[in-house]
Amino acid sequence: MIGKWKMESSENFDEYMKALDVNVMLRKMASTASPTVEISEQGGTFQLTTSTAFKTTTITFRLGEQFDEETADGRKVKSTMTWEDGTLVHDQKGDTEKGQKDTVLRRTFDGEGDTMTLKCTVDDITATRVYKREK
Ligand code: DKA
Repeated sequence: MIGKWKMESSENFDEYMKALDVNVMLRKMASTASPTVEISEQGGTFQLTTSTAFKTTTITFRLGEQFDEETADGRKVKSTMTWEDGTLVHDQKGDTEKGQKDTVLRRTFDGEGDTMTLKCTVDDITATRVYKREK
């Protein structure tokens, strides 16, 4: 999973953002964005940066250890990353006092190592975004 990834396709992401109450302006911006994701690791500490023309977010984490995250749409969540059979599972717990929902982002890496499939789930809605490794 270490390396640089570029999004090539996205399905149902607007429905996913609507379910999270993301406002229409941000949803329009996000729908035109084709993010680059860069993942690095040093001594068991990972960094995952998602860059678009309007917004760049970076999270730093160790597998299995909860950390605070501010998402691209401004939610402050408690996140935990785990590795499960070739999938990086990114569990985001929303602030229930603010009525925020929990979400899960699953990044699966194929055997050849050139495709990362991101599945973003909230309630019964799943968005699928396919990334290709940058050469
Ligand atoms: C992903 O990693 C999901 C997050 C994409 C954020 C898009 C940028 C939103 C700009 C407001 O593909």
